[in-house]
Amino acid sequence: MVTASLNSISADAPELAKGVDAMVNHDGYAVIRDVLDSAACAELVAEVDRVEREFETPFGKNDFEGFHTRRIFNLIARGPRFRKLVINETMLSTIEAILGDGFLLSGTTSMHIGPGETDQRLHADDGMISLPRPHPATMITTLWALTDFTKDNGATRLIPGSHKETAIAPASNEECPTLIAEMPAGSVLVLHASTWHGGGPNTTGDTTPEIERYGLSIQYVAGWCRQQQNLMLGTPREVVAGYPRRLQELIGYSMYRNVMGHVDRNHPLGLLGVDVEPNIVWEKMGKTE
Ligand SMILES: O=C(O)CCC(=O)C(=O)O
Repeated sequence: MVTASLNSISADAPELAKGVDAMVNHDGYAVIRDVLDSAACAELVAEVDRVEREFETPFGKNDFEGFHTRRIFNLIARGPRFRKLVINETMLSTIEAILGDGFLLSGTTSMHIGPGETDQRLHADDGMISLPRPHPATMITTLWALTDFTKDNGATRLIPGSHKETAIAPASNEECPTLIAEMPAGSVLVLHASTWHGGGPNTTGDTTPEIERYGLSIQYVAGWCRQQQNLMLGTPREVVAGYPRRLQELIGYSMYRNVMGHVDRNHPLGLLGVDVEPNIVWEKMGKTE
């Protein structure tokens, strides 16, 4: 375990986006405090419980997903409270400072770690990307603490600076000392997706009362990358038509650099009944009629 203190910054700090961008580039992570208040966290925990009950969400079936961890994928399809988080303005400006404009939502997942869980294999969330490491961030993982993240209940562990390593992952969890991202409910851990990290063990219940760790992962990618979860297919078009415009764009009903994402030369928002000119880049690349 590393004893260094965590990089952390308050959500209302001046120049938040610039500060987080600097920390993420330098150390591979930053914690933003007080993004959500306690009432919002309690409502979201109740929502996670509701969805888990409704869908009878099982524990993971492998060590990586966790035999004592329940995951709900495609959260945006599960309720407006989850959708609101994805378009949180504070977080979007922060992500834009790191990934640039035109970034997309990559996925939304609840990670609910129960007592008895063991530590997850340390990994990089962008491990499937074939760019040689290190490389600038193409993906950002935000981990939202809905309950306090503590060393005993499964707080995320990470290796500061590991986004600069050439290897995709350490040979074993024991190879390098980790920093435990202990943070109060309402905080968000922002990770460069090349940073080695993993969910921690939940040892509560051994000698203390059992405590569940409720966390949400909301991931974003640069506008030219493939999203991890297939959000365009994950929700029927007529349902997405009722979502806020910013969320529609983040899901993929948008064009990057006026060309990537077009549908038959038209803007994809047209499929949701919105009339938008594609302003296709080719118009600016040569003579027009
Ligand atoms: O639950 C956590 O703290 C992290 C989980 C994670 O990194 C993953 O499942 O990819």
